[in-house]
Order: sequence, then C-alpha cells, then structure tokens
Amino acid sequence: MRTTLIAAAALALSVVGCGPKKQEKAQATGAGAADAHLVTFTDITQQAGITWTHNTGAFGGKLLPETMGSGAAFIDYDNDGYPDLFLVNGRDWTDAEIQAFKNGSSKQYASLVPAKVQKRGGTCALYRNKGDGTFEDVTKAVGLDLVTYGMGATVGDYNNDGRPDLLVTLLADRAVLLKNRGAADRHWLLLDLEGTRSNRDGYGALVRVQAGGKRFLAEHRCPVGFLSQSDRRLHFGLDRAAMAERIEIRWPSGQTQTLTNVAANQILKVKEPGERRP
Ligand SMILES: [Ca+2]
Ligand SMILES: [Ca+2]
Repeated sequence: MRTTLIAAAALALSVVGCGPKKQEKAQATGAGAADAHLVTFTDITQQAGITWTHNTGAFGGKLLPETMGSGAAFIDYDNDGYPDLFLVNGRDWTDAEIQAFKNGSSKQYASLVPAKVQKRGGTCALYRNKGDGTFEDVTKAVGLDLVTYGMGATVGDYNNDGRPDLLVTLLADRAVLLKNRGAADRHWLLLDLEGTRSNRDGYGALVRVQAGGKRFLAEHRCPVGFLSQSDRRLHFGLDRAAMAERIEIRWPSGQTQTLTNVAANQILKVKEPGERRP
C-alpha cells in the first residue's frame, strides 16, 4: 500500500510540473486520460493472505438474505495494536429449513426452491494482522470456525475487561455472543468520548495515541451490522505499553484536546472542553 501511495504522490507531482506544451503532448498521446485518475486500487486480497469465500446460501431464489450478504468487522482481538479482520459467513439451508420454508408463511415462494439444493461448506473467519500488510488465518485456533447462517458482525467489550468481544446476529435464530478469553498480558485503553460543542457522542473525532514508541490513529464512528451496533467506545490495543504518553483528540468542533501520561487498562471518560451548546 505504501508503494502505491508513493507512486500516486509521484504522479501528482509530475502533473503539477506539467507545462502547456507537455499537456498538449500528453493529450496527443492519450496520456491525459490516465492522469485524470490519480488514485487507483489494486486487488491484494490473496497477496495479503486472505483466502476466504462467502457463502450466502443462495439457491437462485433471489431472497432477501441471499442479496444482503453478511457482515465484516475489524477487531484488535489480541491487543497488539494491529486491527484484525473478522468475517461472517452464511451457509446452505438444511433440508428441514427448506421444508419449513415450503410449508410456512413464505409458502407462496416455495416454487423458488429447486428440487435439489447444492451443499457447500464455509465458516466465519478471523484473520490476524501480522503488522506487515499481511494476515494469517487463525479461525480454528481461536474457536471461531462457526457454521451459522450469520448476518451481522459487531464488536464490543461487553464485560469491560479490555478484550473486545464479538456479537454475530443470525438469520432466523438467536444471536451469538463470543467472549474473548485471551490477550490478558497486553495493555489496552477504552476511550468514552462526550462532546459538548461537538455532538454529544463525539462522532467524527479523530484520536491519535502514542504509546511505547507506537502511534495509533482512530476515527470515532458508529459501525453497525445487521440488527446490531458496535460498542461506541474507542478501543486501543497498546501491546506492551503500560501507559500512553500522549493522546490527542481533534473534536468535530475543531478544537484539539491533549492528554499526557495516561495509564493503560482503564475506561477513560473524556469530555470535550467547553459548555454544551443549547
Ligand atoms: Ca491485533
Ligand atoms: Ca471483553
């Protein structure tokens, strides 16, 4: 990715330095059309070590679950500071589900179900971020090889122990709460922002953390999944750092707030300076 950015920057500089004669020449050779697209994307999925395939369970009926797909979420499950990737999978319908569909309230759509439904495998997946631009599949090692008709993926530390947990919402079934039982030896911070001049939840704030020689950056957003919503608090895995030397919060109002020497392993409420606007 860094190579791509450098290449894009070099291309931008070359455009800035392009005089009228060069522009004419570029147009004559057709190069001007390419210059119009200074940002490009390259599919690096396989190169990054992600080999996962999503299964919607689709059998051609064009039903809503087939069309919507399933969720995905970044979660720093091992608190090493690198966001890991969790992917929810669907699955094929069981014979019993197909029969229930044909006989139930949706029986008007029964003709959409083919006589024989292909059976394919597939589980949810967790890819650990190795910190060098690649990932490794740790799904089985961490017990997330779930065969479910999963839809939504949300992340939250429901028991406030600093280890982010997962909630997967399922199709026509109870949601699954997955407790994170690892990474107890690594440090973390949860920031609970409250805006005053900005919106009350502080959404849109940009937070920079420096800890143990590493820098972390997060934008305060509100990730949502199918019938679910992630923890609104900002989680930072600090790896071996027992303290954050500096935390800088740039609030949506434009003001910047700085905290120094903040101890790790705590849920820190941070209120934006200033009075709330009526
Ligand atoms: Ca991680
Ligand atoms: Ca937890």
